[in-house]
Amino acid sequence: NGHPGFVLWFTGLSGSGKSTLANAVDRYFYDRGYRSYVLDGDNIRHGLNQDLGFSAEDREENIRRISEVAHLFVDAGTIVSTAFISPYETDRAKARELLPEGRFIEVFVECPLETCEDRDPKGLYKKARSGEIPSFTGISAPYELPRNPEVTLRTGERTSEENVQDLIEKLAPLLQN
Ligand code: GGZ
Repeated sequence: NGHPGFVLWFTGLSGSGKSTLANAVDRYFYDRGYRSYVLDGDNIRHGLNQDLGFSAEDREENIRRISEVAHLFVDAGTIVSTAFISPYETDRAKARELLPEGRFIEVFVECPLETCEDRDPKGLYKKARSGEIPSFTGISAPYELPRNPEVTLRTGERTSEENVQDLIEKLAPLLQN
């Protein structure tokens, strides 16, 4: 029916630019008449997952629920862009397994920790360094690098417009039907 459903699973450190890119690509799809939606901390961690924190167990459950919601969106024929750190390889792999072959696009938003820390838009890295925030990804909690992401976008080196363009080009086969 001209409306493909697939997941763009953005993964990367806090401050790497996941939400910015997810929202930019969502805008691109919206402008062209595709059904598209963004799942991020604002609409998930403040609602469905407000009972979850940042322990390893809670992050796993966070990603599990998000994976199920993303699956529902894809069933409904929507392009869904998820913007969560999703630091564990196994959790990302489980999310992938829920989707039909080729409908889960892992997008690694690659940005050096130092650059994320320099940006520190919410002052969280500063608090993590001082110990005010414990178990902070990249500082005192792990981030497992994606081994085989479908797409890698380097936000330290390229503009958001360039990255969106690169991503869209890679998605061309999925947007044909
Ligand atoms: C990492 C944290 C933490 C800790 C609060 N570790 O830059 P932000 O603020 O807006 O994005 C981060 C967000 C991470 O939530 P996710 O649901 O994406 O994480 S995960 O996939 O690991 O479940 C950051 C803020 O929440 N934040 N405490 N300790 N990020």
